[in-house]
Amino acid sequence: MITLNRETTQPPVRPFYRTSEQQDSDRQMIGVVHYRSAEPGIDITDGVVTVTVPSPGNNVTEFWPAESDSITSGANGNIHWAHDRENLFAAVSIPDSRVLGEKVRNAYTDLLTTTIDLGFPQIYRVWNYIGKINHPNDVGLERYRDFCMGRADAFSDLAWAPHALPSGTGIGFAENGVTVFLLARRTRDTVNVENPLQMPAYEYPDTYGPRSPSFARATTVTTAGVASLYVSGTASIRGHRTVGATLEEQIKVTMENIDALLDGPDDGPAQFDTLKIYVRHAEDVDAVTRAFRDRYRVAEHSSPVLRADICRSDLLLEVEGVALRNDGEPS
Ligand code: 3EB
Repeated sequence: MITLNRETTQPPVRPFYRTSEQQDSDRQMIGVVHYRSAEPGIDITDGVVTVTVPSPGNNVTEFWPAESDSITSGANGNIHWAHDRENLFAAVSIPDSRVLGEKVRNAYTDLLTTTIDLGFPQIYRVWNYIGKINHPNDVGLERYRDFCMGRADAFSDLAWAPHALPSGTGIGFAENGVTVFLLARRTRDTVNVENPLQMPAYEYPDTYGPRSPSFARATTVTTAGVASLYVSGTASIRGHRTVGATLEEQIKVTMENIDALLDGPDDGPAQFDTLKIYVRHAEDVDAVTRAFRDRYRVAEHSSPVLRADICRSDLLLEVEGVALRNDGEPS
């Protein structure tokens, strides 16, 4: 009798959320992110990379549980990382600067090369939190556009193909500095997805800044018959233009964009496991929260809401998440 030794790959990591730092889980983490009123910072606590995104008015903690019990962590210069053999969480905090581009380029290059050198070449999700994102820098360029230049330069320096850019979020918070963290896999089993309703962000015209934003609309990782869809920050943009003058219109267009990404070829739409909601104005928080929780049937504890600035000053909200779909293949 022949026993086939099936290679099993660990699934990608999925987050859970708490409103305090209390971690009521026995599972080991590779990353923990606090969004709250505090100084920005990254350290390694009990082998877990712990990131603080300065975010006055919010108090949410995001946990990224490991998918195995074997965690390794460390720091290479300013890059802090932890992995479970298959999934790596890595983070960098960039001190504030009057012009961001060159600092971002260097930190991003360190983050990407450290990730690859550690043996995790398949970056599948990146978050970028930028202080005072819609403010001008010292030479009058909006800080988001300044940030986009440095990030694009770092990917170009490594000859990164545009279609290989990972899914991402670019969001602003009140405090200064830039915090970036990512998830990467050892196995190259991810597929990037673009949105038929939107121009790829990396092809946006230069009316939105000297270098286009470097991210895919979503990235899918499929293991054991389950596809995990990492949906990027999604907002009320059609083609490359912001649409919707009212909150209701922006909610509707954002949902249509998300639905186009969740739509599956034959197994029905993917379902959100978690949904993360960013809202620019405090007075819009309730309406946006209700609309998205109702529409996508996510519970309160799986759908944190953060008051935040969005990368385009005309955008009122942005939504990201992790959605799951049975891929129809026997596992
Ligand atoms: C957009 O679609 C809205 O710069 O990393 C969404 C997700 C947005 C990620 C980023 C920006 C980013 O262009 C903004």
